[in-house]
Amino acid sequence: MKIEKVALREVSMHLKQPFETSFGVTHNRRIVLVELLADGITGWGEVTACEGPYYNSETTDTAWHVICDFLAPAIIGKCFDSAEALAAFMAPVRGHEMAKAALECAAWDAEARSRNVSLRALLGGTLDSLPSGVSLGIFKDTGALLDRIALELAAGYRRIKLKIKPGRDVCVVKAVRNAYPNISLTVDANSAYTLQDAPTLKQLDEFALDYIEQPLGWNEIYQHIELQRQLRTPICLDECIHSLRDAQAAVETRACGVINLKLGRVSGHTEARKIQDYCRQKGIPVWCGGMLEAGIGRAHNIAMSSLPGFVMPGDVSASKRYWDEDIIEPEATITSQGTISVPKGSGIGFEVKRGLIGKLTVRSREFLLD
Ligand code: OSB
Ligand code: MG
Repeated sequence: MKIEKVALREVSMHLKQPFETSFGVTHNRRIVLVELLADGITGWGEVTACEGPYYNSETTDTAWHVICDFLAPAIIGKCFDSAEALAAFMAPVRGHEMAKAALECAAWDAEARSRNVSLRALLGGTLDSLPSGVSLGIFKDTGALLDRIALELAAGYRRIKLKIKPGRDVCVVKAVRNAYPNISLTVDANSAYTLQDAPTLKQLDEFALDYIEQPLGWNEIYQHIELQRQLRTPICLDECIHSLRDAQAAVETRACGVINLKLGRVSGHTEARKIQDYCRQKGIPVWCGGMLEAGIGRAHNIAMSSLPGFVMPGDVSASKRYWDEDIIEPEATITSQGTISVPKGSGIGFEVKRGLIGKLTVRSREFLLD
């Protein structure tokens, strides 16, 4: 594929409800969309970085900078055999996984469309219906959280994940577990604890959680080994895993028993595919995490989650939980069984609403062949 155009647009999208984690509250998302033209065919990608560097080190603005000043100028006019070859070409840029992933994912979409196959088929996905879970932010009022859980369960969602932080952990989990003794329940700390908090985290063993997600440092595999020794509940790593090598290091040292796989965090489908394959061989369950994506990022998550290593419900939920109007058509929906169907159409299998994107765009930049 010859890269003929890279168009970037930053869209501003208001979340229906604010989302609070241990690292902050998000009301509004600033999302960079990548439109890549290769051999006359368009592919779409989405940068999944947060607005501030509190989840990982990337932000909306660092991704804009790295794509505009390094990646887009380097790939424009070049020919690649495949999206995988494009991923290899971008590897010399250190870190900035989410910036690279947006281009890499757009190239996978374009490659699938050029072969007139679904992205699922191109990736080698086997599942056509994905069990879906929800990630619920920190609520000030536990009663309101319980009401919200009732709504999500009534909508069919198969797993409830609670964001926790010191002071909003054991008491909240206890209340939810008492109200719902049998649901699949997990927690996500987004790195809010240290090893000194092990006694608090051990108390969570009592509540039959499927896993405790990323309790310790965002880039800290080593201390999770010690914590996992002390816990019965499996640790699930999110922030720590940037590559297959990280996944191997974490699994082989027993720092975790579960992995949350996010496309942006591992620089795209090429690496994500390797990680899920490795985990499947090792018997480590994988699920697809979310980053409050708009429709394009969500569509890529759906395609990725069709791979056979994805054996636990993901954080990939319906568009309408986040947005009044999503940027894809049809929007992502769930069935009453709490599943999302993987589309069969070519590429990501959703249409992109250019008119709506135009209205939401706050800045744009284009790279063209000379
Ligand atoms: O840790 O999984 C996380 C959102 C932003 C940053 C990090 C995380 C999250 C979520 C939300 O948990 C998942 C979603 O619904 O998209
Ligand atoms: Mg997480």
